[in-house]
Amino acid sequence: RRTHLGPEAWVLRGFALPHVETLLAALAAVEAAAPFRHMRTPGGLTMSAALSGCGALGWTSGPGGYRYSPIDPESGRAWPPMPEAFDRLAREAASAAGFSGFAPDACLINRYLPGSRMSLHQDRNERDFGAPIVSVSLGMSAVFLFGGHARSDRAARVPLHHGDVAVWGGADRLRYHGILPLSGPPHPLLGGRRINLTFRKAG
Ligand code: MD3
Ligand code: FE
Repeated sequence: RRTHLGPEAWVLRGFALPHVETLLAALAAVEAAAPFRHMRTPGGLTMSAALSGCGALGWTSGPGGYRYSPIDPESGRAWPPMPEAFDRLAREAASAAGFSGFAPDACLINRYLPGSRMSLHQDRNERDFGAPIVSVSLGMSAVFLFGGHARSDRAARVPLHHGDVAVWGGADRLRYHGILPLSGPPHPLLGGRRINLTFRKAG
């Protein structure tokens, strides 16, 4: 089932379900090489969702601001490579939503524990806003906030469940969005956490 969030924003319900086992095995390898850590905002606040990543570029945050870097500042080494299974799913989901030719060079991985949230923001550190973003939800369900082009625009609340894939680009690429504090029952397979993979063309 494909549900419309905006003119060029979609939720593909359960799209990742056939691939969960493969994705989790690949995630374990990425996590071993780039353990989850809590980044700090340029203003000095600690983010409540923990972050890892893979691919040629990874997202970093610090006193210098937000940016993509080929080096994981925590290890001083390159980010782990994008697992084949990640890349394939991201491309298939982009195509299914009408964005052909998507070639992600970065996958940001957010880990939410009960209470973790992400306040309203825009994703604008990528070089080319012409490419879509693909997001894969795993584990506990969350409430996604889908806002407008101004922070004060009223935001719709959209539940995202295990296996859902969201794809957005074009006119919806720069919408404000966020995640309400995580709550609810633990997931049978992943336990008391939610993992979100976001695939981007960053460079
Ligand atoms: C944005 N992550 O990493 S992705 C992020 O679930 C981030 O971890 C959130 O925002 C997370 O930058 C949300 C889901 C999503 C879905 C549809 C969107 C973000 C969207 C449509 C328009 C803009
Ligand atoms: Fe975002």
